[in-house]
Amino acid sequence: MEEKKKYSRTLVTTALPYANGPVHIGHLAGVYVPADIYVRYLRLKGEDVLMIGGSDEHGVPITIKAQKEGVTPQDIVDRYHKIIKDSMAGLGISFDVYSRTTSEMHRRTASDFFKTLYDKGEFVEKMSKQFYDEEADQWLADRYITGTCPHCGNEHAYGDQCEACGTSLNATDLINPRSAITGNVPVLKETKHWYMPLDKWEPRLRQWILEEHKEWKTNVYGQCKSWLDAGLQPRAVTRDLNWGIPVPIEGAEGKVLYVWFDAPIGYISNTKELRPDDWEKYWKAPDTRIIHFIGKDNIVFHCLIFPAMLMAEGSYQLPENVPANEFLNLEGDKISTSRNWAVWLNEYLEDFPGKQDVLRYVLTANAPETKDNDFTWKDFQDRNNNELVAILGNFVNRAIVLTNKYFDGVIPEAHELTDYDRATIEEFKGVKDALSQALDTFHFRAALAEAMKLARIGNKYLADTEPWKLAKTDMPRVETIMNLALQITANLAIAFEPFLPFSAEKLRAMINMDSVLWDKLGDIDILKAGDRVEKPVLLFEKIDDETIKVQTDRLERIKQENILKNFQPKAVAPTVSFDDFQKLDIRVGKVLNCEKVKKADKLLKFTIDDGMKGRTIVSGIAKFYQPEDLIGKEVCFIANFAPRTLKGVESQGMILSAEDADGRLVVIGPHGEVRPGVQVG
Ligand code: B3M
Ligand code: ZN
Repeated sequence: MEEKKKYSRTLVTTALPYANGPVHIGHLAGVYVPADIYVRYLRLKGEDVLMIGGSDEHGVPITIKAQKEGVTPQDIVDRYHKIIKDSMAGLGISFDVYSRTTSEMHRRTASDFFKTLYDKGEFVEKMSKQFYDEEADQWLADRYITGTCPHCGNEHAYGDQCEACGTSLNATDLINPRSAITGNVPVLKETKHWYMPLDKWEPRLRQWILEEHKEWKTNVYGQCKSWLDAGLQPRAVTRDLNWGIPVPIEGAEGKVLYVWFDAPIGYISNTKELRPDDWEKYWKAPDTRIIHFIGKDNIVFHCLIFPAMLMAEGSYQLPENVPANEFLNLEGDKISTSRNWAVWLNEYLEDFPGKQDVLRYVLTANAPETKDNDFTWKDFQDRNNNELVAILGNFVNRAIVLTNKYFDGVIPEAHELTDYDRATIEEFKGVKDALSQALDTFHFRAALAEAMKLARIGNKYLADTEPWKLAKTDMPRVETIMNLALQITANLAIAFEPFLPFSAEKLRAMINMDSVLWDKLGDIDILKAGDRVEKPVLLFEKIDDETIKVQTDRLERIKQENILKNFQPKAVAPTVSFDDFQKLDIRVGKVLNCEKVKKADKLLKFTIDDGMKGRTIVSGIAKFYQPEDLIGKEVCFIANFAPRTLKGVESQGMILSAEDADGRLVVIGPHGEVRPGVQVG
């Protein structure tokens, strides 16, 4: 193995979430929870580490949201920046700075960065054709153009993507393009932009990633390799948009920096804001290590484009690692802000007060580290009840309760150790190395499993030694057992601090432990005999079915709402004349009787009062109605429909029905009483 590079400090950056909505469990599992675990771990080791975060407040997603609500983009970002910042703090994500890309510091930093590259001649200027809305007097970003998807015929595809078939598009691919602002047909106009010539940096990027960073996660390395193998193209780093950082050169009026040019520079601006005097050493000193925590959709920007920008600038370090995660789904479906298919952090914190660690635990245990994963409320409940409550909580509670019961809260002395005690100690000493190794290599699921192993060891130790049975006969032995159990408890307070900081704090308070150092992990003399523990406090409590049902019902409601929202009526059929219409004899009838047709599970047989001699109609709606519910109802039917025989019954007409949002057929009738036999027209 290659020798590890020495470093003196670590700069951890976390993807800047778009301030066009709150953050959800997908963001948390992919980026913020793992980054926070990592940073807390380094802090426990006494390392110099900064955790940088902030909101991404530019770009088209923000302007679209603003337009939808009829407010300004600034209103949108002010609202969501606050929600995001507060909720992340609520979950204990321990940013050293959480700022925003609309800050003055950022505007200046990004603007200067662009200017430096411009002055060095690092950009290529190019003219291209882009859609323009003449009435709105505005250039149209891809998202602002809708039209028909050339692949699936969806008439509501966007200029960058068709959401019906998932294909990514160029605005010029759309059939019948329309401006989303005015509905007009947009025109193609020439415009000038500045491009990063990524092709120029390709050889250096290849060398740096493919040769020098073979240790990167396979999903990250693989994505970079396929981009590099396909060949890098110049990328525009400016846009025609009125929301963003103005392009700081003459002749660029009305143009702004592309959001993906300014956003990663936000990491630099926010470091400057935090450490105005020595920010540079976190970015430029060779003994600094930069780690970007991101989701997989951001890989190309962090591994290729931003590094190319840094190379072009010349004075910055490149990231040492980019441990990108895959996606987390919710109950089997892709998380989506626009479809409201998400568990929002701010709502979670309201619905589950005091249960921050449960979410942190579940998202880590189920983190999408190597493949997409699924969050389900059932799994959330199971992991809470069967792991946090039954293993970790149970062990800690027993240790504290027994210490209070037998020793009045005073930590007893350990006497002679048995072979079994020594074997247990050996076992939990091994956890430290395994845990550190997993954390050092960004395997947070495995790390959490190791920490949990410590709790299992403790549980097993108490279950096997059964101190409650020895209390009457062998108190010295009970003292040794409880001393060891409490030492394991203290170890848990260290091991879980990165993962479950709220519970670790409660735990420390229970055992009066005021310092936590990673170095101490594995020791059996953390707590001193004679010191006191407090009364037990429950770390976790069971989550019942009712509580889970509230959440699953909410998702079910959203699913229904989405079905309604996404319904697109079929195109209207060719025009017919009044004469054509009159050929159909539609009438109102009253259901006199309704019953299932034997040996046909789809069919109902109706006896209809049609104002004449009555008639029988067979209809394929048995799946959707109980026959008796329809008796007495008025329905519409086609009276001159050619008779046909279905399962041996002659049907003399057709009952009209329509499909509801769940695909169930609903019978159509008059809203008010109409005499049977009257024509509809
Ligand atoms: N805001 C995209 C995203 O939220 C973007 C990340 C910027 S990181 C510099 O996925
Ligand atoms: Zn399509």
